[in-house]
Amino acid sequence: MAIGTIRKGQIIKGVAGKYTVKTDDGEILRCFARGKLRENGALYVGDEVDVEVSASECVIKDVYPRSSMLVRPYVSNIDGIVIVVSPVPKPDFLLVDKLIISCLQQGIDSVLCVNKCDLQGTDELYAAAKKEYGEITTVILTCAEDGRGIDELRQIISGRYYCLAGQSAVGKSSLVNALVGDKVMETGEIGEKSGRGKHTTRHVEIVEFDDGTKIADTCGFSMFEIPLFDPMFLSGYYIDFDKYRDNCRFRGCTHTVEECCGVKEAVELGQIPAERYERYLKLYEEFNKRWEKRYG
Ligand SMILES: Nc1nc2c(ncn2[C@@H]2O[C@H](COP(=O)(O)OP(=O)(O)OP(=O)(O)O)[C@@H](O)[C@H]2O)c(=O)[nH]1
Ligand SMILES: [Mg+2]
Ligand SMILES: [Zn+2]
Repeated sequence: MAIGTIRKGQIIKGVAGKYTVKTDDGEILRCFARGKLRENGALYVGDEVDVEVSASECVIKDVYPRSSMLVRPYVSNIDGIVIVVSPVPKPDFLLVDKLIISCLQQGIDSVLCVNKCDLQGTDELYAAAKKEYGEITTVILTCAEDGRGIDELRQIISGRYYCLAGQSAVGKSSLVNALVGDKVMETGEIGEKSGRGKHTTRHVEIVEFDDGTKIADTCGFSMFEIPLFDPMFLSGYYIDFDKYRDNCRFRGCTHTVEECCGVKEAVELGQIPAERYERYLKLYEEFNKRWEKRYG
């Protein structure tokens, strides 16, 4: 490769200011960034970039516009998120709600993967996930250990670029290994005392399959804040509420304190799962507090 030439590629890994870029013709370049691109948040794994070839490390010169972008997990240009839950660590559906909102905001797809189906408690978890999310996303059952459901997951992400997301130790890296059929990612365990994951994966990394399908392994997290917007618009991201909205008396009903609310009626009739609605109220409150703090 001639020194000084510009090559286009995608950032497939980033650790402490060092990036791995895969060029469009499949070459792997070690790179770093200069100037403004060195700033926090300037580059994402998944970014399409122009790289200037140099004798030692190459230099990232420019970033192309992104089709999608997330801060948690920290990825760009994805087509969708594989949201992973498992019976251990204890699942957190508020986190799932927030990730689904992120998908809708970014105009990308989601699939909810209930992993570790060899373990006790998965049937109940799968039933709950189906009940709460079955209408708004695909819910699948997998086992990274014995391979159940892996073909289904492979089919869903086929030919596209997805990232994994979820708490530490739900089995994200294990799922990558199962999809690849090889141990390409380090996996961890759950703390005996804490019952929580140990944050084994510390950086985002894209793995590409022979057919061009890509999946990004990511770092586990248990909390994140959706970028703030007017709380009034929050319920718009609860697409399972849509068909009951017409029954609300007030236009712009937030389905919280209003009388004659179609959504609340649907909750009472069991048409919307009460748990999902309760979490909506919680998130609405959280948004309200943040909104008032900023603009109140
Ligand atoms: N029984 C069972 N254990 C699993 C399954 N998938 C993953 N595990 C175990 O769960 C633990 C955590 O797996 P990881 O793949 O490291 O989890 P992770 O989501 O990548 O975790 P972080 O990198 O910390 O975010 C490991 O001990 C895995 O062996 C599964 O389907 N069944
Ligand atoms: Mg991992
Ligand atoms: Zn309402």
